[in-house]
Amino acid sequence: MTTLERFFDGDQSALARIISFVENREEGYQTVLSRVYPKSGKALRIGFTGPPGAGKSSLVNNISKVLASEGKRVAVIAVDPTSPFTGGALLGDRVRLTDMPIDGSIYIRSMATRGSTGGLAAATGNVAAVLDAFGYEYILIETVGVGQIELDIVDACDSVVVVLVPESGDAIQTLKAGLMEIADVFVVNKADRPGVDNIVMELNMTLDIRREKSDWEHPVVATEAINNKNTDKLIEKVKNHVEFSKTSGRFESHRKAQIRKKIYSILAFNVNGMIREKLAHLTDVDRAVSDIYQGKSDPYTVSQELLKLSDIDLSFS
Ligand SMILES: Nc1nc2c(ncn2[C@@H]2O[C@H](COP(=O)(O)OP(=O)(O)OP(=O)(O)O)[C@@H](O)[C@H]2O)c(=O)[nH]1
Ligand SMILES: [Mg+2]
Repeated sequence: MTTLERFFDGDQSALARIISFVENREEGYQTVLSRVYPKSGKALRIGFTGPPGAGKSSLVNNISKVLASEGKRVAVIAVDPTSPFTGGALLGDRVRLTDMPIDGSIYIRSMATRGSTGGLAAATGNVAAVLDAFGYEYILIETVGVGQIELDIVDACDSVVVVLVPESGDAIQTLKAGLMEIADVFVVNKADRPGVDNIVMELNMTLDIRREKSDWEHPVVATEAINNKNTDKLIEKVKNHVEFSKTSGRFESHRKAQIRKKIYSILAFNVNGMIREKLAHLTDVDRAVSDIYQGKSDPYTVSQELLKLSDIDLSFS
């Protein structure tokens, strides 16, 4: 049996192998994905984002256990941006998802950026599709809300939970607009700390404007992940959002928009690769660079010329 056949047969080790294969973009990974994708689409993807240390992992941990106890098959993808700016600060007392008791029903995978964010959103989407095709019913994706790549990752989810803490209160007005806009459910975690009521009130006030423009009443849930408090309430709100989304048609339109983005990103990635490969063999590039440097040509004219010279075939044989 091939690895792919074993994968479709439900073999866990084949799943791990396929995920690494796809994540590392090993030779032939696009063919594997084209076999996997048609079997995906049934799982719900729930994104969790928010500032470092807000309690995302703790919440995801609690939620997965509840869903697993309901008999659901749950997979967690933890996207870890090892940014030089945040890398050090993040390592303190954070909860590691791998500490979760494994009973076979919860699958945990972490995706590290290893210093470069290139292609991380695409790789995360592909790994989610693999888990989905394997039969996981819930895919919980955790990522720190620090940059555009992380926003892209959660935006590809069916529902997005933004996790804040009482200390985020003063920062609400300045919170990255993108983060606020993609959220469907808001959580104020660490509700055991002072200032919860204030931030919940402030959030509700900020959200009123958005709620007026939408049929969805963005909820704000106060949780204490450390004491497993209000986990059920949060799950209920997320499930409500999925329900709302499905009945309003937003679920389908959002998924279709994601598919459209995916097509464009595959095309851009492949065309980009092809151009680099072709140009690497053209000595004309060095000459062109000198010409532009000396003011004899310009990058736009050169690009047109190189495109003609490189004889790029866009048919993806
Ligand atoms: N007081 C209090 N602490 C909490 C609560 N939830 C989580 N913590 C603690 O906050 C710290 C960070 O929690 P994590 O779950 O790792 O937070 P995170 O958002 O996943 O962190 P990063 O992935 O590093 O961004 C840990 O020490 C948790 O035990 C809570 O409800 N109250
Ligand atoms: Mg975490």
